[in-house]
Amino acid sequence: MIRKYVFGDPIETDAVTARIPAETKEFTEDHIRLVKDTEKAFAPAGGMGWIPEGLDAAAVAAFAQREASPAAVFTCELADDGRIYGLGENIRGINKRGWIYESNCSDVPNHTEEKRSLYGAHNFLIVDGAATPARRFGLFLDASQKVTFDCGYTDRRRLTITVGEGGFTLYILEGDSLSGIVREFRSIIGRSYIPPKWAFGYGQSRWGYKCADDVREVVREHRENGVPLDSVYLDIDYMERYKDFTVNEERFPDFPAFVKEMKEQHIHLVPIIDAGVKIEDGYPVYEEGVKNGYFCKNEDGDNFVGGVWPGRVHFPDMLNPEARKWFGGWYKVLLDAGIDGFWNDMNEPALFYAEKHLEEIAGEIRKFEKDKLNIGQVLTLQAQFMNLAARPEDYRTIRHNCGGKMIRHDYVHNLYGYNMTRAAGEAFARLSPEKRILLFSRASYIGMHRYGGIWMGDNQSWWSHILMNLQMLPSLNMCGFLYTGADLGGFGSDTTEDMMLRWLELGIFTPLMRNHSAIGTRRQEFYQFGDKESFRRIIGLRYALLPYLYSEFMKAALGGDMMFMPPAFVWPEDEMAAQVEDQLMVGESIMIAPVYRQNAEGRYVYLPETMKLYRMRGADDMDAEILPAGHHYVRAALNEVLIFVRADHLVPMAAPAEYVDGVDMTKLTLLHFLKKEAVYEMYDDDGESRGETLEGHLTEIRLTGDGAVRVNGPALLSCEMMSV
Ligand code: MIG
Repeated sequence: MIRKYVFGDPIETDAVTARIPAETKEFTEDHIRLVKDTEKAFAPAGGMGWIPEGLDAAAVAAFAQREASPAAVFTCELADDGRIYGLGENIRGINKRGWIYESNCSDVPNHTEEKRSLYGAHNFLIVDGAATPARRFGLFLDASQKVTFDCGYTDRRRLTITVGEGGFTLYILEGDSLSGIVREFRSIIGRSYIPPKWAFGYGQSRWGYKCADDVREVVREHRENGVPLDSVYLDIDYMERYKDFTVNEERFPDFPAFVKEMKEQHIHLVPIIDAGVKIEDGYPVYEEGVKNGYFCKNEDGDNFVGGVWPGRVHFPDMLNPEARKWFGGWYKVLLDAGIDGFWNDMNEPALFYAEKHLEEIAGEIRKFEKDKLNIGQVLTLQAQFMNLAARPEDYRTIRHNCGGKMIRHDYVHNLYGYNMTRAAGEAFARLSPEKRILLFSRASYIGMHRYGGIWMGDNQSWWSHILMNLQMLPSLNMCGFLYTGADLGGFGSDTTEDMMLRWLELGIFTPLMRNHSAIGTRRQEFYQFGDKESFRRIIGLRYALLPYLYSEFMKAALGGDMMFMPPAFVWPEDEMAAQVEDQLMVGESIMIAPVYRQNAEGRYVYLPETMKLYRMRGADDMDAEILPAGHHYVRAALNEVLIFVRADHLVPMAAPAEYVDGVDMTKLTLLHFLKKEAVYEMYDDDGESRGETLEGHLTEIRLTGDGAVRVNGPALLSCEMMSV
């Protein structure tokens, strides 16, 4: 059951693809109350960003900078045991109660506990335990402006949602289970993005690889040590002066030949694309954008000038469909060179400074040329220079052309990165109609999940961030983001060998499995450490699990389900399961419980039911034991991955290979926990064609009580039971 309410005249986000008729009656719901609504605040977008007619110039200027005031406030009371799930990419736990979150896409290099917002704006949540007759409901706020979710922060007993100025659409979802509500939500927002199969392989990345030889060295080390690898990422240094869609010819002479050389070794190069376009005469992306009016404007109607890595940049107006088509078309330059994967960065959009503001404060300094500064003045100037980045006042000067109306940036801020990635995704559908292209983004909004995945941004090499990585997975899945993962090993700060191993032991389950780190930090390719054999075995385990992981990903994407589920979603009757925030179901058969504390030789695990634990040191080195429901302390040495198999479930595994294409997905060994009879429906396809469907791709593997395996379906599988 879904009810849709439209408030005012919202900007179309295209988050929802289903046609749902809006309620015509006034907003009244059992679950949540509208406590404030200013008619005016829903006013339709017009003029230069919602500026009313008939104001004089000074009033227009003031209005253009005026901070948007809230349009609406919703609230609901929470029961003592009430929990809140969702909100996609965010810090803190799986249960979001007890903090305040903001949907305001931000470039945050430090994911510390006081943060309210990361890179994405994912306004979907489920309240499980509202103090109203309807205890459980889902809510999606389709709003391009800022939204605040006070999840018991101001008042522990209350959820209060504040929507910024402008129109918006609210959806209320009802269902009889948590996963049922998620499925319902997913059914209205369209199918999640599906990458090529090779993108489930291991990727090595680092901000700092500068030239072809750096990349060759990475590949050589992996191949020589038998550590699987499918991709190497190119960060901003591959470009010529950080110009999108260029390649530095000194560092990468004959780029297409290099791409080919890598492909011959089964390595895909994945270049980064930044949002800002460098202002430079003779640079065609810049010149075309200017000529056609495809860049964002400022209040005066000139192209907005910001500062990011390339120096002075213009931002392509991703909200303008024509500009989007044009920007997307530029990816062709790299596709033509043989590239088949991209990551879109800095698309919140990140803004190091706005040129106008920089000029203003430079002017302030000049005022003091003849005087001596007093301490107050020094501190003021210092603060001004330290706070140049991402100022709301600067964002408010940016204008977008939305269907001929000039809209102030803050009303559509959360749609920018989404539409950059959409630009690429739509272009790939045109330019590569047969083959899937890898694509993921840093900033996002619900709706973008149809065009690409996301990575979790600039985390740190902190143990707490392994847990954060885990806790974000189900929340993201709820919002449709299935192809996702964190920078394994941590992006900022120095990692350690044990952290790298432990993080990989979680990372082998995440669809995006990439080791990435920042320039200036300790290098963290596996060969920087001592115990290369453990790295080889653990990364190899990912490849061995590919038949299961790919199958579970595809079933979740095509069926609108979650791949990672908190125990609370799977065992809703089990109050203890709802307390568990550091274990996840991965697909239908297994639960994972990674170790995320330094020097821990194991951890506590809660089993809602009897399970079989496989303690795995690699694809062919493991022991197994059956553990009854309840609490256990489970040993897990540094080189061991814990996999808990549910009763009467199977996990198809292959032999590890050095790259995804080398994995034989038809010769399987089954992890099993047999009580009566176990059935697994395994999805497989060619891993690159579009038009994916479940139909014709599911093969049933049945393990009967007497230990016989029967296979039925399109794939010619040969299956053997794991000997333990
Ligand atoms: O301001 O391109 O999140 O993955 O390595 C930093 C350099 C810009 C931020 C991305 C990170 C990437 C880095 N980028």
